[in-house]
Amino acid sequence: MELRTQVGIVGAGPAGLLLSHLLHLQGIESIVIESRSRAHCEERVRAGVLEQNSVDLLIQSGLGDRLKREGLVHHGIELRFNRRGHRINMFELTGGRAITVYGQQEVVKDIIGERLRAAGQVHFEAEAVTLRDLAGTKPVIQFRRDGELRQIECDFIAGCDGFHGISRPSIPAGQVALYEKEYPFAWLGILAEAAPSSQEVTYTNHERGFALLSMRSPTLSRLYLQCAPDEDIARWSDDRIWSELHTRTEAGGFTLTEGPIVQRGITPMRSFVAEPMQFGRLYLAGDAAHIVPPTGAKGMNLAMADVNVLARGLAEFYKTGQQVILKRYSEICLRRVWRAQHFSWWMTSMLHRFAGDTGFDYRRQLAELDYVTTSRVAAQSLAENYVGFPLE
Ligand code: FAS
Ligand code: PHB
Repeated sequence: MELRTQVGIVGAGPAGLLLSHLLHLQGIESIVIESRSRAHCEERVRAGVLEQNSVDLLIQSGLGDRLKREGLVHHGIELRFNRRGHRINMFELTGGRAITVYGQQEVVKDIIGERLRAAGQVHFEAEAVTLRDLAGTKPVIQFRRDGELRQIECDFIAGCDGFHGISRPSIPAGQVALYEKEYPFAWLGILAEAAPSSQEVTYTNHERGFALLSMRSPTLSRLYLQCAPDEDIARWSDDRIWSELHTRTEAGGFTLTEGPIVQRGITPMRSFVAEPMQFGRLYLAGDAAHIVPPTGAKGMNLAMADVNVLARGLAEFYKTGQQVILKRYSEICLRRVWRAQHFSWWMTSMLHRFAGDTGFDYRRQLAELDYVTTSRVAAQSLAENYVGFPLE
């Protein structure tokens, strides 16, 4: 069966869903194809930190009601080392910009709700299998649903299907350059029904490895531990997880609150960029084009920034026939992507233990953390990167 639309979108993560919504606001039709079920997309625990501009974009595009009610606005973050915490007052250092802690799955739920309320076409349990005619003006998405092969003829395809999707590999070899860096560790992450133990997101450098204290609500904590890249989570009992968290986050006057662990997972750590983020009428956005280690909390925010540019480019095309923004799509997005790549690599390098690290390396990290938490200009640089640069 053949479907027809203006913009075919592969993937119902933050990138694909937000793009579909922004296009709808511009009167542009789209169809979203998502291989997993709605429930899976709405329950998948991932990001938790929204930059100022992501919050502004969601609110301006009419998706901010629950975010404003339930999001936790934070003016600072804490860096903890040598068993002492140091606050970075990002709000003061950036002239009033902040972050909001609001789970990615809540963002996904809000956008899916709004798309379906607006009778938007979001097809779940529909796997895109082939992208064709990308170099022509009528590219095609072939997808499988209920065991049946179907296709969508489009004017444009947005590849928002994440790192393991089919969009990027659909670009002919030689037409895209890949830049990659693997890190010799991963994150063991848990969601626990425990009141957050820290006021703000807290990053800890400890001789036994990195730890992160984050949250989702006044009763739900999100906590991470640095672990081996091939770690077997079955070898981590709840007691072992809590005892390691206590050890690594220990600081004067700080108590870590425990609670039932309701979700756990291991996240690989890599930096990845595909250039250009476009081939013919296929535009890559989000994790399909770039991955950052989550230490800088940039992944979801980059996905939103990409589709903000893409929606503006497609709106210009449908309104004026011009492709000025579309032609610059890759260049505009990659500038922000490489800024976030540097920041995420820097945060990761400053806060994690690398196999083979010497005493010198550890002292150098502590000296860098001391500098970042005592020098105003160094703290300001971290703050402006963390809250995010204004959107293009
Ligand atoms: P997604 O991967 O979210 O979505 C892609 C979608 O495409 C998926 O739903 C997938 O099922 C679908 N798909 C794939 N192949 C398909 C096919 N062939 N056909 C149809 N559909 C297909 N980022 C932050 O900004 N802040 C954080 O705090 C943060 N923490 C993180 C913590 C963890 C544990 C992880 C894993 C990531 C974290 N990230 C964080 C990064 C993360 O949020 C990603 O950047 C974000 O999900 C990217 O969104 P999308 O590009 O939409 O891709
Ligand atoms: C989270 O809340 O899940 C989170 C926060 C900060 C990060 C990564 C993840 O850097």
